[in-house]
Amino acid sequence: MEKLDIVLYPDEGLREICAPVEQMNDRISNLIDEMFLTMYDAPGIGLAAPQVAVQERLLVVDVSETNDEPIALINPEIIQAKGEIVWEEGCLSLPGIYAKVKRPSDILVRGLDRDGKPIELEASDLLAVCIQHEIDHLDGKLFIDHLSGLKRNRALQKYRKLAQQPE
Ligand code: GNR
Ligand code: NI
Repeated sequence: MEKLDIVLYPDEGLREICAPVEQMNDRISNLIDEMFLTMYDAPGIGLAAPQVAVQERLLVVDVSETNDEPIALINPEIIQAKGEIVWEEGCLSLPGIYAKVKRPSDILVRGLDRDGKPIELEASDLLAVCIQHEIDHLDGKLFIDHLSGLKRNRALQKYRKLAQQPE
C-alpha cells in the first residue's frame, strides 16, 4: 500500500466531472485503502478521488479525533438536505487557505460502501460539511467556488503568494 500524491490547485483534473465507479473490484478497494492512508498522513478529514488524480466518483472521510471512524462512499448522492451551517473550510488541494462556507447542516446520502453494498447515511455538522465538500470535488467544484468573487480573489491571491514561498 502506497501513499498517493495530492493534486494541487490549479490542476485541471480538479475541474472535471468524475465518472461513476462501474464495479467494485480490487483496484477500487486498494484505491480506498491508499486514499485513507494519504488522508490520515496529510493529515485531513476527507479526500476525494480526483485529489489523487483518479477521475471517479469515490471519497473517504473520517471526522473523528481518533482516526477510527473511516467512511468510504462510492457513487454518493445527496438525497435530502436541510438546515444551514457555516464552517471554516480548508482543502488539501489548496493548502494554506481557509474560508467560511455556508452549506446545509443535515444531509441524507446514498451510495455504496467499501464492499460495494448500498448504504444510506445521515450526516450533520462537520461530517455533513465534509461529505458535501468531497462530493463537490467529484463534480469539479472547490470550496472557493462558494465564495463571493471578492473573497475568492483574495483567497487565490494569498494562495499564489504561499505557492511562491513553499514551507
Ligand atoms: O482536511 C480537510 N479539512 C476540512 C475542513 C473543513 C471542511 C472541509 C474539509 S475537507 C479537507 C480535506 C480535503 O481537501 N478534502 O477534499
Ligand atoms: Ni478538498
